[in-house]
Amino acid sequence: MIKRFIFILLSVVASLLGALPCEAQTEAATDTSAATCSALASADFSGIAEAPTQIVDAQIVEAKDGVPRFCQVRGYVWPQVGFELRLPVSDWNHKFIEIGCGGSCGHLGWTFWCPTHRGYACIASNMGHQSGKEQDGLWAYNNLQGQMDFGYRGAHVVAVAGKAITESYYRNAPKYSYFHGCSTGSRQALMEAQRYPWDFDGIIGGGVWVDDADTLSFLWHSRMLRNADGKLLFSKADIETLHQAALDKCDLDDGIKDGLIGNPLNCRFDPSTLRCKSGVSNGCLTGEQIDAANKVYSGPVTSAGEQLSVGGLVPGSERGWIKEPSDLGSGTEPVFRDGSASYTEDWELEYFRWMTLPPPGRGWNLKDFDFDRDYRRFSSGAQLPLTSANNPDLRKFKRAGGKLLLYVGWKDNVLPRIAVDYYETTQKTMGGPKETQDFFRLFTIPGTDHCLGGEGPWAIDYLGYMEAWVERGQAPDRLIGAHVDPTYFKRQGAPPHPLALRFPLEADVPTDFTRPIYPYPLWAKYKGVGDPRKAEHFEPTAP
Ligand SMILES: [Ca+2]
Repeated sequence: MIKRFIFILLSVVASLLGALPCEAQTEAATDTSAATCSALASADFSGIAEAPTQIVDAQIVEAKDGVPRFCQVRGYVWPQVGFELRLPVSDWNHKFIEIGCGGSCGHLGWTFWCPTHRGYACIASNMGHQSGKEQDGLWAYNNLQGQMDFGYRGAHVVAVAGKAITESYYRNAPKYSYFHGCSTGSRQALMEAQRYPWDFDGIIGGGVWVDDADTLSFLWHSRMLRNADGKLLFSKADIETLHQAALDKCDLDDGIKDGLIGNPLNCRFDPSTLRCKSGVSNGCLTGEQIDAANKVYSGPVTSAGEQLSVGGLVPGSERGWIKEPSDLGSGTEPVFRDGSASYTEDWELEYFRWMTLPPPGRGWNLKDFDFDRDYRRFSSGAQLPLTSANNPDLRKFKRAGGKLLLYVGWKDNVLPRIAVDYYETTQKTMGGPKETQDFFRLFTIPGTDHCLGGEGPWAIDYLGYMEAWVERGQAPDRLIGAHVDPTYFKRQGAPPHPLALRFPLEADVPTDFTRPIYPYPLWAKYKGVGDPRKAEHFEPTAP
């Protein structure tokens, strides 16, 4: 998702360009690693099984902004899956990681998420097409190969190619391989576990996008928040009224009144309690508003009442429903207050116009979607097998020794309910909680937006936990999340976004509180004594 990422990516691209000075290359002659690096450009990788590869260029990028000196390899896997591979010149940790992309991908900017500072060889791909913007579907028009590469194949062939090039550079194969992606990257993560169970030892996916059911929900939520004339139904004050009422009902489910709801799925909040009494118009909601709020909580239904999804947004998420484009947020808000198209609306439009099969094209608009009719085509469309990562049969991945960690924020507009549903379906398929938890765990994080950010304990070193699980057999019985003081990002300047954080957190990153996050279905509850800003004073509780 997230057009906002473009801003960050532009900053990152700019810093990368700045990191490619001529002097970097003048050192090459005296540095064997640099010579080895540039030699990759003329090496023949066309024989890699499944992933014939052409390297386009290979050169040293000098250390900058905490990213150590690395050999930057750019190329593509047949026919057009572009990639960038970063190989640390020194202190390689003998591991390989692939970073997933966001939105419709189409560029290599996600390398900025590479944990090169931890010594990883790291690859990111454009998933088979090139695009200048995060939400773009035109590339998909009459391009079935491109749809396959974006849908499932790209992440796999890049893993195969990346490992081969890494082995060639270091003369050693990586000991461990990982994948970490968020949003679309989490869909890639699930695809890998389901379809290519031998690619990675550990797979991490956040802001979980299981299949394109989320596009249907995006469209529903943005439509329900407006009246028939397209006017927003809620002022900022109305949203706050609704949010506070949800908190009044459920904030204490974690034992502490802190604006965070521990398990919103348990929250039986009824907005009709806010109905305005005669003559009162402040601090209450109209019938039309109550109806809209209920529809957002319930998710898409037909006019006959047929439920088209596993549910809608959860109580506590209300502040994320309508935002300003300039808000420091998740990027998955249903609508923007200023009337411009939100990032999710951009996605919906591009998806339906160009990525459905056959694509209706430019003449199609969001208002054309009929929830009584079009969901049938949408729910069984010809494109869905390419992009749906909803197979709960993970037996091959488990047998291969793979570990899977998914994480979702309860405030995410990419529905956490869908991730929960996938987890529970997998649990049934795999034989029960124990048979699932020994290789697959889901973490649901209070007060957290898409991927990261929000009022909750969202700053979590997922990769560190996954390394412990894969390499030392320490399954994550709890994660410790921290809340980073949001003014920190403003002070940092561009890119002023949680995505730019490096893990483990650096010492100068200010945190307000820490909190444990337990594997679903558990959540953290305050013990009643001790400083509630410290994780140690919480314990797991169950529904
Ligand atoms: Ca609370």
